[in-house]
Amino acid sequence: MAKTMQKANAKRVTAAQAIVDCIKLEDIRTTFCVPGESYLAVLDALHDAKDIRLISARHESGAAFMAEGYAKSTLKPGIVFATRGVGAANLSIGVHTAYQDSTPMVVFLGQVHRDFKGREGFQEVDLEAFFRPITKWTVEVTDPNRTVEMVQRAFRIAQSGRPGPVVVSLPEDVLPVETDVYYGPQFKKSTPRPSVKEIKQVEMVLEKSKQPVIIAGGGVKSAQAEETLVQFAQKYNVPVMTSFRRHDAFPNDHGLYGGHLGLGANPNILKTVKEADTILAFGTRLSEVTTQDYRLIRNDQALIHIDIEPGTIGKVYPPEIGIVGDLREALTGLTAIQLTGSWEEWTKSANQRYLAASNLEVTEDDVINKHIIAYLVERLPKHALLTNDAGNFAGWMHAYYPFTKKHTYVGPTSGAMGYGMPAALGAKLAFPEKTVVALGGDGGFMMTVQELETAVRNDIPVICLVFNNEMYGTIRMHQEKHYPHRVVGTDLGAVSFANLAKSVGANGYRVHDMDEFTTCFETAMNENSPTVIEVMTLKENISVTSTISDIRKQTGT
Ligand SMILES: Cc1ncc(C[n+]2csc(CCOP(=O)(O)OP(=O)(O)O)c2C)c(N)n1
Ligand SMILES: [Mg+2]
Repeated sequence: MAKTMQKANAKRVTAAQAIVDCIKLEDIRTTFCVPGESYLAVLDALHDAKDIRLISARHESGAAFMAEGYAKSTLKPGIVFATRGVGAANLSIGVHTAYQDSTPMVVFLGQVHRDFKGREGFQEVDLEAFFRPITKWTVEVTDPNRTVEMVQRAFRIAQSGRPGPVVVSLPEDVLPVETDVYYGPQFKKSTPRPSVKEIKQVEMVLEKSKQPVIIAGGGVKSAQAEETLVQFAQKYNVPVMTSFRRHDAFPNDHGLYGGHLGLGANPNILKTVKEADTILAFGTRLSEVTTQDYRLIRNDQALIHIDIEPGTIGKVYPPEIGIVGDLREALTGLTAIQLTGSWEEWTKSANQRYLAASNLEVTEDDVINKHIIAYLVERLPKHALLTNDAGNFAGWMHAYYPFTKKHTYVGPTSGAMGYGMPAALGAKLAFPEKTVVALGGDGGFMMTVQELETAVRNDIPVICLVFNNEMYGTIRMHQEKHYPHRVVGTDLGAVSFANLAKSVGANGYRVHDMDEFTTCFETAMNENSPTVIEVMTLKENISVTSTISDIRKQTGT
C-alpha cells in the first residue's frame, strides 16, 4: 500500500523545489525573507510559486518578527528564509521569541557548501550549536535525497505538542540537486483528551474547593479553545484570569473575568490568585512574569495543570493533578463533570477587583496615554487587533484595554523590543480585513523601524502609535528605583518618527494632545495605508502607576 502511494506521488525535482512544495503542502501562502546568495535555488523556486507570497524584509529580525506575528495569528507555522551566519544572527531574536511564546515557526537558513564545512568558510557558523537552546529542533540537510523527510519533520515538530521554532540548515550545494521525492500527508495535530479517570480526579478536587481560579494561557489559544473555556467557566461559575500577554484567551468583558497577570499587575488583581485555594492552570507554563517572580502560587494551593506538553507540567510547581491534553478536548471533557458547590460570591469579587483596577473613566488629570486607550476602546471595531512592543508605554494598554474577542491581541511574552510593528505586519497579512494597530515606544520602535518601508512596498496598512519620551523609559524607571539620581544609558535623542515614516512613503504625524491625536487617527482609519502617529509624552509620566517624582519621594531621594 505504502509503495503504491509512493509511486503515485513520486516526482523528480530539485531539493529547493521540494522545500517550496512542502510549504505549499502545509497550506502556507505567506513567507518572509531577507535574500542571500547561499539559498538562490530556493528563491528561484519561489519565483514560479505564484500562490506563495514572499515578503522581503529590511532586516532579518523584522522578517522573523513578521513571521512570528503571522504564525501567532494564523496558528500555522511562520516561514522565514535567511542566509548563513549573518542572517541567522540577525533573526535569532525572532526565533527566541517564538521559543518563549510557543509559536510554530520553520526557519530555512542557507549554509556553506558541504565541501567547505568546518573551515570557517564565508559566514559559516555551526547552526545546530547556535540555535540548539532556542529551538525545538535544528537540523542540517546534508543529503539532498532526504530533504523532504527533514522538512516534513520540521513542520511536524514545530506544530506538535508545545509549538515552537525549528531551524533547517541548507548547505548551498544541496539545494540545486535533483532528487526523487515523495511527499507525505500534511501535518495533522494530535489532540489528546484526558482519560475518564483524570477527569474524575479534577471533579474530586473541585468538589472540595472553596475558591478556585483558572489561569488561561497560550495553550487555550493554540488549541482554539476560547469558546470551550467560556462554556466551562460559565457552567461552574469559576473566575478566569489570563497569563502574561495572552489577554484574548478569555473575553475581558465577561462577568467571570478576573484580570491579566502581567508586569506591574495591580495588587488587587493578584489577590484573587493569592486567595484561591485551587488553581486551574490551562495551557500556561506559569512563567516568571505570570507568577510575579514565582511568588504568586504557593504549595498550599491545589494545582490542576493541563497542558499539551508533558514537560510543561510540573516544570516549576508540582501539581496535585497534571494532565497532558489538548485544551479544547480537555475542557470539553471537563464540562461534563458534576459539581454541587457554587462560587458566585467568590467569582463576583474577582470580577469586581478586575473592574476596579481597569476602570477607564478618564479625567483631565489623566495622562495622554490613558486617554488614547479610552479612545481606542470607543473607536476601534471590536475585532481590531493590537500588537505591542516591550516598554512602559504598553502598561496602559495592559491595564485598561479590554480584549473582548478572540484573535485580537498579539504580543511578545519574551519581552522583545522591536516586535510590535513587524508583528503587526504579520498579523495584518493573516487578517487583511482587521484593523491592526501596533503600539511602540521610541526605543523599541526604532529597533525595527526599517520595516515601515516593507509595509509601504507590500501595501500592508497598519497604524503604528509611537509613544515618544526620548528615553528607554522602563529602564530609567528601574534606575530611579534602585540607583536614584544615577541616570546612565537611558536617555535618547530626538527623533522625528513622523518624518521617518514620510521618508519611506508612509503617512506620518506628530501629536501632542487628544485633539491632534483623534484627527490623525481618523485620517489613518480612512486612508487605509501604513501610518505612524507619534505621540509626544513626558519623561515624568514614567509608568501607569508612578511618576519620576513619586519614585523619588518613595526612595526618599
Ligand atoms: C531587544 C531588547 N533589548 C533590551 C530590552 C530591555 N528593555 C526593556 S524595556 C526597554 C526600554 C523601552 O523603551 P521604549 O521603547 O522607548 O519604551 P518606554 O519604556 O520608554 O515606554 C529596554 C531597553 C528588551 N526588552 N528587549
Ligand atoms: Mg521611550
